Formats: sequence, structure tokens, C-alpha cells
Amino acid sequence: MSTLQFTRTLPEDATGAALRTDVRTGLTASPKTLPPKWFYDARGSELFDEITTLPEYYPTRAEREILLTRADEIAAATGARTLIELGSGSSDKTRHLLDELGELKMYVPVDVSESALRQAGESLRAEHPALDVHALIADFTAPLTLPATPGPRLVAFLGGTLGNLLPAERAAFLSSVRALLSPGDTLLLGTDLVKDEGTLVAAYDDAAGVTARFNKNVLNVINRELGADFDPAAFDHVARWDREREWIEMRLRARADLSVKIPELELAVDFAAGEELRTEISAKFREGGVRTELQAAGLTPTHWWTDEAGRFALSLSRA
Ligand code: AVJ
Repeated sequence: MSTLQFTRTLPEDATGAALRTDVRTGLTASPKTLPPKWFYDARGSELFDEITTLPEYYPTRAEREILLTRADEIAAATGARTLIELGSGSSDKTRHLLDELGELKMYVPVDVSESALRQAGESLRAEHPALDVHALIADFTAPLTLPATPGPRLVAFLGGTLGNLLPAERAAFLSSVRALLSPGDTLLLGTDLVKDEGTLVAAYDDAAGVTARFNKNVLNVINRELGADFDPAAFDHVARWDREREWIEMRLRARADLSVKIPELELAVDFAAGEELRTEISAKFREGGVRTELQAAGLTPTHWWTDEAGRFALSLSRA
């Protein structure tokens, strides 16, 4: 009989404490910044799901295309008996992989959202009755402790989320993933690729304005959680391509001089007209750069797959 288990490595109040720290640090800095993880409350996750269906937002479709066409090769190359997925969310894309991994005994989805893990866990167990599912409620950007699992293990980090980390954070993250792996274990990594500026900017500034609502939703999160009085309509959504650093930056630009009160932090934050708050970077990669970052973390790249149009890549590395 298979099992469904949950382990929480986050204290119940960890989210609140981390949000307070991030908001205080980010909004008293110059320039102002907020980490992108705070987009994803229930409403933000819903808006993100909507983004993945937009005509301009190609990464999700491109990655799904690779997973669909290469799942058999990934299965053959890894022989995985355990799949660990960091930032699993709804586990939607993973289903293609689970269907092909013939030796798979255990699936370990890791996410901060317990509700997403419960939903995904229940339905996966119904679809794969022999599979043990051990869900981890954890923040994958913090050091992880994994349950005992049968090897070889395949760690999957999909969606291009690596690109939401700054270069130094990426190096630390990849090293911590490397530290989880034993010889014979593998990492499957999704990375969005550098392409023309028009395509990139459109993907982060869609005509229907869904990404703008997603971006401004972080202000609603701070209002609700910290009692702040942000008026989302007082900010414009900005998506800009930084061609030197090869990343997209999402920002919120104050339309006028304004002041925001954040009672839970006993803090008032002033914005000058036109001042921009950075809410996300989304780095785009080249094959050589991904290879260099993987090798710097002690991993050995073995496979590189892109979609037909060459927009997005999945890479496989060995410990
Ligand atoms: C899929 C989480 C990596 O950077 O493309 C989508 C999130 N931000 N539109 C990305 C996102 C704006 C995203 N990740």
C-alpha cells in the first residue's frame, strides 16, 4: 500500500516573520525592492496560472513541449526511483515525467503552499496508486533536509524560477542542491533563454494586463498581512529588459508623490513621483552560462534540450 505523508519544516509563523523582514529591508533600501516570492498568495497564484495561458507568455508552453517530447529520454538517463520537485505548486508539468519514470517509487513535492501540496498529493496518489508521496512544506531557498528516499534521486527545478534569483543567490542555491545529491543522482533544471527584446518584454507586459495585476497584487498582500494602505492604482506596471545583465525587471512606478503607512512595522514609506520599486528579476540564459553555473556548483551537465523554437531549455546534470 502506498503512503501520503506531509512534513512541515517551516514554523507556522515563519511566513509572517519573513514577510516583515523582507518588507522592512526592501522598502527602506535605495532603490526599493521586494522579493518575488510574496506574489504568490491564493490570488497571486491564480493570476500566475492565468499568465501561463496568455498568448505572450511562452515559457510554460515551451517547457511543457520539452517535457512531453523528452520525458522518455529523461527517464532513461536518470533511472530515478525518487523524484524531488522544488517549488512543485500544482505538480501539473510533473505529470508527464511521472508517467514515464518506470522505476519511480517516491515523489517528494516541496512547496511553501500547503494547500497546493494537499491538492496535488491527493490527485497524484489516485493516478499513481503504487507511488509513495512525501510532501514537504518548506521554502526551497532555505537549506533543505530531505526524508530518506531510495536512489537514484532526480531533483527537478522547473518553470525558469532559477531566473528569479540574483546571480549570488543562484550560486548558493545550486550549491545547496548539489549538497543534497549523491553519486548517480541528477538535477533537471528549467531555464528561459535570451531572445529578442520585443518577445521578452511582451511576455512580462501582456496586452490584457494580467501581469500588471499580478505585479500589483504584492501590494495587496502587504496591505492584508501588515495592515498597510498601498493604493495599487497609484502605481504603474513596468517591465524592462536589462541587456547587460540579461534579465527582465518588473517594477511598480509611483504615479505621484505618495506616502504609505505600514502599521505592523510602525513604518511610513515615501515614494517620489516616478520612483520605481523592483518586484522581480527574471534572468534569461544561454547554454554556456547555464553550464558554467552548474559546474561552479560541482555539477556535471550531461543533456541540453530546447523546444522546437529554441525559446526555453531543460538541462540535466549529474552529481
Ligand atoms: C515562472 C516564476 C519563473 O519569471 O517568468 C511570470 C513568474 N513573473 N510573469 C517568471 C512570472 C511575471 C516567473 N516564474
